[in-house]
Amino acid sequence: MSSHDRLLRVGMVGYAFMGAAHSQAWRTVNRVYDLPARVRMALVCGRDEPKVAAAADRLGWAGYTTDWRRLVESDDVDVVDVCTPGDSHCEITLAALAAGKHVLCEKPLANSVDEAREMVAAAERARADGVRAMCGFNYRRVPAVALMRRFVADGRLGEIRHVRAVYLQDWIVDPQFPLVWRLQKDRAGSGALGDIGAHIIDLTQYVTGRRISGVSALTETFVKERPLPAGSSGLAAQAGGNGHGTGPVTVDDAAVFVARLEGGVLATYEASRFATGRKNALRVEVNGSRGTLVFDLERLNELEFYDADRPVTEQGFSRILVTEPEHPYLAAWWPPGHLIGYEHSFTHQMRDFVEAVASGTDPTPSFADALQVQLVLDAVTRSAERGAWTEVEPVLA
Ligand code: SOE
Repeated sequence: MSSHDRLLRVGMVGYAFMGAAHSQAWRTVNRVYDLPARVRMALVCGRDEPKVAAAADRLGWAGYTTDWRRLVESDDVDVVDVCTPGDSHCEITLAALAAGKHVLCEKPLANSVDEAREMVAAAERARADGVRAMCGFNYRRVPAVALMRRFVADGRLGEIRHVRAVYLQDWIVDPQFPLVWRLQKDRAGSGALGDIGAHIIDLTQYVTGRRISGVSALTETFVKERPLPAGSSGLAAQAGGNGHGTGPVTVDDAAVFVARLEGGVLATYEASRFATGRKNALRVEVNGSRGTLVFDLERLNELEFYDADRPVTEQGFSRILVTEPEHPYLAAWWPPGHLIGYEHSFTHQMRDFVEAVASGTDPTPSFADALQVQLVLDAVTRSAERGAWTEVEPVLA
């Protein structure tokens, strides 16, 4: 089937940072990949009419609405892309699935395990009618990360012993940075833990193919009160509020935990928005009996590999330049040796999603995979509260 045979009309709810990243990917995906369906950017939704109209124009959407229910129910929409804060993921997704729309929902899937379970159940019901659902953990689609998973699956690391994962940012180090939605539990569910910790939880479970089975955690909110925001939101907000008082920060600023993965793997995780100087630093190291792999987002076109099978005189870390057509996702991009960036991970995500929807297969990460991450987030929170080791239950017991 050629990409002209089938049209997938997308409606996206939310158009801020993630909405812009998704828009860029929807715009690009058919230009790079030969897919069994053609994407049409049909409708974008936001609450503020002048702003959403401007966003539609800037980001390339054919139309806009201020009512997400209208978008979800529109006959001109086949796929609903949920890019809103976590407090509306569940409601929008349930309505979209009930309306027979395929759903791509940003991470973390929900603000609670209960909501995530409801979403999994709804996705399972809709699947019987051919409806597909996926959660947007974009870092899985960085070619070096996909290659890392391939190496582990091929046994190149031998027995996996350790996982060491950090995701560090510093955008709220200034105590005058305002109380944006990401710092409010009722909107975001949790802080650094759910926002960036969720990425390294998903990424390490994906790369190793093993589930986190238990955790012992510490969380901290370093700045407990912040100025109320002047209007701009998320990471785009400038330091300093509107001068009308302060409010409590109700999420964690940082979370650290040790964990066990299935099969006896010992792991450490750190997610912080207070790592001064670290802007968006995600690093994962996996040690096995036959080697080590290291991925660093700041050098996302590379993978470090220590191969203990090489003669001792040749051992040492080598740098694999993940830029070749033989590497995951890259054949469609540039000639060998040419680099890609952050936004490509979203284009790859849309490629996989469109392929799955158009070919009637299940995209990953599924909502069940995302629930597994949510269960870890929940266990970390409870462990930190209780000061005790906390088991993580498996989704598919
Ligand atoms: C904010 O911390 C954020 O935009 C996350 O929400 C994204 O998932 C991450 O990719 C970059 O940082």
